[in-house]
Amino acid sequence: MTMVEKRDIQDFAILGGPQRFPVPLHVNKPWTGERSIFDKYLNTAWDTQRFSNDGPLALNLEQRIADRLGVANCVLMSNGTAAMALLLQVMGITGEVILPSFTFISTAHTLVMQGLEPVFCDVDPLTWNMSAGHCADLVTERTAAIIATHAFGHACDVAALQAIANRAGTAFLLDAAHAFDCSSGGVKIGAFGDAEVFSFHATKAFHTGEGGAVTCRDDVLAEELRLARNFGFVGHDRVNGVGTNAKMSELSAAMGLTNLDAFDAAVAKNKAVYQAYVDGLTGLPGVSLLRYDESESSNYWYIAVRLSPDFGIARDVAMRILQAENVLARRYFHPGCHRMQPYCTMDSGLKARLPNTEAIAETCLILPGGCGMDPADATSICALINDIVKNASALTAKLGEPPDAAQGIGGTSGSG
Ligand code: T4K
Repeated sequence: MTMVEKRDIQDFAILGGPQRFPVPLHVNKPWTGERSIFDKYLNTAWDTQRFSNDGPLALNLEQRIADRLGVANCVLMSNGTAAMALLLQVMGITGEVILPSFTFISTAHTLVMQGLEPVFCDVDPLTWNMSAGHCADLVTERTAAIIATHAFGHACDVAALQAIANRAGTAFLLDAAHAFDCSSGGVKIGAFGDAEVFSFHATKAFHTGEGGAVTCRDDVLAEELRLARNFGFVGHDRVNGVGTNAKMSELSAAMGLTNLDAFDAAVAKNKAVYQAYVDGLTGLPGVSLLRYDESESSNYWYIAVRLSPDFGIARDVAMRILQAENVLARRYFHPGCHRMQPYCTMDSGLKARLPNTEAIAETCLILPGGCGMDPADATSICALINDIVKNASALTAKLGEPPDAAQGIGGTSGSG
């Protein structure tokens, strides 16, 4: 692709210039393994007419994920949100639950839907993950569980948070939606805490179209989850307790098996894209990339950056400029759950003092990444960001306020 440098602000697409990219570059465009392999798995379902309810493809996928993550149990679910809901219900969690505000809204909603009280915790400014210090401050006698997220595939401080949970006598659960095949201290995510919850949504590093899983060491908990995802049925006509329909279909499992077969090759491509960003963003003023720890296993799926005042342009203006060029950057998890409805009008949101969360939510951008694009596209996006920096003051004068003045919340609809 010929790359046209943006020498003047009129060259930017937002001001009428040609778009840098002819087709939209999505944040984490879904990828898939081989179509012929998918067909092979689908044929199994077609030939046997087995489409759901612990079919052979789902059972095979559960075993392969458990083996890959080195955890005793993987219980597949229809999606990550249903997996978290069922886990909380099966564990009998009641009362307050501490969670980061800087995460996807599904966890807070799930808590409220189960009559639990979300207590929002701040994050560490460097890792963007739950702050163990703040979490310890939030523990009360009513705390029943701590749910931490491994944000953007970077492991949270599992040891410190587990120690807090142990001292407080609470459950410790992990939202591993972003962290398939990532590790902490060399141990694959999946076996930490009482249980970990994965999302296998189409936009995730490993996916089944829609899907999710709970992984855990405890065989009894896993068995209870298996029953609860199928209405609590033990056999054909005996029900052991409250359950729901959170099963994974054979069609989703076929997608999962296909993608698992191709996963290592996909991660190698993700890493090449990430490396192009590392190279291209190095030395650019005001842009800091959330780096993967090279001593750990990572899926390299998310490209997360923070813009500081040195960048010269407010984050939201930068995002508008990038999107006009077909770089569909997103501001996950703006503005933070505690500033979204209904939490911003509830005690849990009104009481929350989360300066790091708010600072990150107002300055972060998730850039297109993953194997759905080429490293050359990443290099070209970095060059575009460089063009933005070079024209920062003229673009700001034309399009928006400088970053220091742009600290307000850009609405509560929020993304991510
Ligand atoms: N915890 C965390 C930390 C999470 O991030 C999530 C989910 C959960 C828990 C809950 O897990 P699930 O219950 O979802 O399994 C997406 C996903 O819907 C959601 O799963 C995900 N997090 C969240 C962060 O992002 P959107 O609103 O960003 O999706 P959308 O439609 O804007 O898609 C993103 C881009 O990908 C678009 O530009 C279009 C493209 N795309 C998307 C889909 C679905 C495709 O090209 N093909 C597709 O099939 O929510």
